[in-house]
Amino acid sequence: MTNIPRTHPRYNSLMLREKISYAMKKGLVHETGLIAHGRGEAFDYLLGEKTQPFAEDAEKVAVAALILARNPVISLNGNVVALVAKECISLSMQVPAKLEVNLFHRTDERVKKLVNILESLGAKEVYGSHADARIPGLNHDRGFCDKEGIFTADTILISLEDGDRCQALKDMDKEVIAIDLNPLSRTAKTAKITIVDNVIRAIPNIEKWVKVLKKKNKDELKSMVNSWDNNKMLKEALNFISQRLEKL
Ligand code: PTJ
Repeated sequence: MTNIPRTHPRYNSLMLREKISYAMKKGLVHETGLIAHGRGEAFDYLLGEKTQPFAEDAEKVAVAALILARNPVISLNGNVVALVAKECISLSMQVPAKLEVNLFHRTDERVKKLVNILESLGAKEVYGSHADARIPGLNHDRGFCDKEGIFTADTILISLEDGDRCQALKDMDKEVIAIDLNPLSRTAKTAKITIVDNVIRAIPNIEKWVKVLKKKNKDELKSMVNSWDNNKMLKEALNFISQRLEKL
């Protein structure tokens, strides 16, 4: 890894780049994951690299949906494992939710590597390597999933997606929660609850809210989910970005 001094004004951002780049060299992240990360960085810059109130609200509602779910699954790809593997494992234990590796650039070797790293970090069971089911309507490899995992899940948390799986999961009557820094993306527009925040902040924040909202009764949680207006939140995110640009 490159030696980046802590005093560098972009230390945190550069360290994330190092993590992603290291994970790519280890075969965990696909090379195009670096491009996806760069796009995320650009949006995060516009968002002030902070969890904004509209993201915090979405994180809370996402937690309500995860707690109410009968069979929630956290879907993980290469970038997510590189950035927040431990945090996802911890979240999966708190909810509790299953973990599944699901890749766009799928190879058995990369799935195995990602499953192994998650298990070495303490995950009890990671789905995705058997891929004994297919998401209808998806003719690329992200359609491969596990019958015990994503295929039969009722609520799925997805991050860093490229769009069409979100719609396909919705067509299967699943509730989709998406973490995506780009409020204009197809995924952001299609998900039931979109968290416009960086996974590195969103996942720990979601876990924080699990601890709080587990104490609430189910009716309260249901009314949070039912009254959520995702389009309104996406407009708030876009307004925030445009107002910020005007002020700069
Ligand atoms: O590991 P694989 O094979 O499944 O491949 C995964 C990638 C990421 C390569 C694939 O899903 C992809 O190409 O994604 P896209 O189409 O680039 O979409 C990624 C979305 O995530 C974009 O809208 C980015 O703005 C957003 N994004 C990038 N980094 C982050 C992020 N959102 C939240 N947190 C981030 N750190």
